[in-house]
Amino acid sequence: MSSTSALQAADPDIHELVLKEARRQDECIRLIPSENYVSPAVLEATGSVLSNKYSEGYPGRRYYEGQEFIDRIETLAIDRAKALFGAAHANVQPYSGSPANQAVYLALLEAGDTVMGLGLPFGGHITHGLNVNFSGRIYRSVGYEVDRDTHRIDLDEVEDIARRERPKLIFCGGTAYPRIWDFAGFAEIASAVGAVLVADIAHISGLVVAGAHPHPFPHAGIVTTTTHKTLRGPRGGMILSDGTYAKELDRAVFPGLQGGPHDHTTAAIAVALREAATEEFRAYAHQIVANARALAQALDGHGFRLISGGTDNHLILMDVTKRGINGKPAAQALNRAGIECNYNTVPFDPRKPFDPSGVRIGTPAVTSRGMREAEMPSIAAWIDRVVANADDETEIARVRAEVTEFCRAFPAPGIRV
Ligand code: DSN
Repeated sequence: MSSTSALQAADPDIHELVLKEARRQDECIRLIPSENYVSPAVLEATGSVLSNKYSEGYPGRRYYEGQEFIDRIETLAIDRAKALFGAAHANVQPYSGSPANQAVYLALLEAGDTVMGLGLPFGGHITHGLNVNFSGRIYRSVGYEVDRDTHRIDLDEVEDIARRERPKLIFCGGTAYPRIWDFAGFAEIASAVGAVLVADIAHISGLVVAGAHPHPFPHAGIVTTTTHKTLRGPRGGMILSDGTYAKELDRAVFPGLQGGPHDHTTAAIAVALREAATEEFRAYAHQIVANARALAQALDGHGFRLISGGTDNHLILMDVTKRGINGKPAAQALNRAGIECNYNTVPFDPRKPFDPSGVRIGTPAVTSRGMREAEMPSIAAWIDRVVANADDETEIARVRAEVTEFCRAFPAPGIRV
């Protein structure tokens, strides 16, 4: 009996919903830039018997018996992570990106210490100091912004703030910044004020290992990432470092924050890291960027206002208000048409985060399906049609039918419908 039929027998409700989600992912153009399709091998490791095991501690130093294979799996994941990222130290246990960042705070700071990060409204992440997040509640958080005209980070402004506020830790990296991160520039500033530089490369880690985005090492001492975005692994997180704070970081993850690592995830991370070390993955990551550029160009041709004027990476942020619609209804109409994205604030957004001006899209998932530059004008044209006809359900249904047909030519990895 296959595991799917076992699920069907034991829980037809969940089985049916999983099937429906698989079909949705298959028939949809998925443009949320933090999402992807993992390989069948990553899926298999994620759904394995490793889910049955507890392994508090680290390889060779566990609090439970029966670790002979788990130790080898975690050691493989660590060694592959170190090799792929050129890191002296890797911790593959964080449950995701936020816990990875939490561990960095716990390892390096005391409550009340000052941290600096890109403000969430400008493309940062909630764990980089947002006032309602632990990072803004426990620590003294000082945000930097992007330039009002160029929408790019102004390192002179970052330096001014850093010299004035003297942070102990500076985060670079974010969730809605479509441009290259100048890790070397940040490192100079961090060094001038005696701060530790942390590069949160969650969105771009797949691009970084493939050379499609500059590398944070040796500029940042600590690098955090999720494993499921451009890296195409399972839902998880990693901390990579130059080794200076290896002990503190490991202790912060366990026992500081977490109990047993998710061994099935660790195995799937190891698989994804092996996949990411291939020439095929390198080409894939460069194709993500080429696709994003082509999509941005086509959207620009339809008159969309792109934040910063375009993209250097996998994501595009656009202000749709000039098209007479707000971000949320635009994203909802696109979803009804089978084009999945998320509404997002844009820099200096006069609107609230739950009903902002922008829409955020990206190309990791469509690139995993084998779409290339030639397909991007069609996607842009459908986005344009939906945004122009967001109240016209007949037109939206027409687009949805075209999208479903289009998707059939690009099989989604890991999905059998
Ligand atoms: N939720 C992620 C994203 O969509 O960018 C960030 O953690």
